[in-house]
Amino acid sequence: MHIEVVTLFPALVATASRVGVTGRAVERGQVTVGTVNPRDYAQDVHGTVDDRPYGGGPGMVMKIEPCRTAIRAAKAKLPEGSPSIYLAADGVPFTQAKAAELAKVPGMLLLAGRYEGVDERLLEMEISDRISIGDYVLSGGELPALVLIDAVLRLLPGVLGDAESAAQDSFSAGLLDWPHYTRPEGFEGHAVPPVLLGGDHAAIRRWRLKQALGRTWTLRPELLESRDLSAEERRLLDEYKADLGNTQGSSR
Ligand code: 9WO
Repeated sequence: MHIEVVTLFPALVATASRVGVTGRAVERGQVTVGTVNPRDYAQDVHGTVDDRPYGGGPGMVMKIEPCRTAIRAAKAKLPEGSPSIYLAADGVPFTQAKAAELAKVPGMLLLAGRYEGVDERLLEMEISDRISIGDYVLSGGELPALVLIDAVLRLLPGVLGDAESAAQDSFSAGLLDWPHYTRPEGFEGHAVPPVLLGGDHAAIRRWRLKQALGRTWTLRPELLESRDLSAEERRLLDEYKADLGNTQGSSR
């Protein structure tokens, strides 16, 4: 997969792309991450890439021309049909399902805006998707772009270096994670759940699924509405609710 990020801060993207999951994937040749800086395509000696908004008001807007030339340069390095994505708070919410969809594409362009945003006409002409990683406004689209890259690369075969990790992700896809523990077994009176120490992998799997279902039901019940629970999952969730009732009953 080849990714091109159009950004005024290429160093931010390049540095982050050299560490962690992304860094390993790049080292292994499973992905390449390039950057294109609109400032390199500015039409004046000052490298101007922004201007005052029509209609007045605070802030500045990124100009069409340098961004479009940068986008065209980036697209020239990408396979035909690569999506061109603008990261913005008012985009379509980014989900694990969207990450899985993007993990199948041969390449993608990510446009990271700055200032108050980008001239709308550029987005209409050059952008196929607008994606948000959450309902908050940052200083720019670079960190959201890095979030998207990380979530997508984790799903590429072999990137995690542990097929089972990806399988577990898919196993609990659509659910919140189960709790994790490591040594020491006991810490200030807090013990590790015994099932995790016994080596019964079937029991461990059931426990983890039950915890994931229970946590999802407690914290993000709407995620369960779109999930067709299996008989086993329904039973485990009922068990979780019963356990909770018993615990709350005993603490009253
Ligand atoms: C800047 C600004 C300055 C003065 C007055 C109003 C203003 N609004 C903004 C603004 O919203 N800037 C954005 C910064 C423009 C697009 C790129 N930036 C951005 C992307 N912030 N947050 C995101 C983002 C992207 C994806 N998911 C969540 C947030």
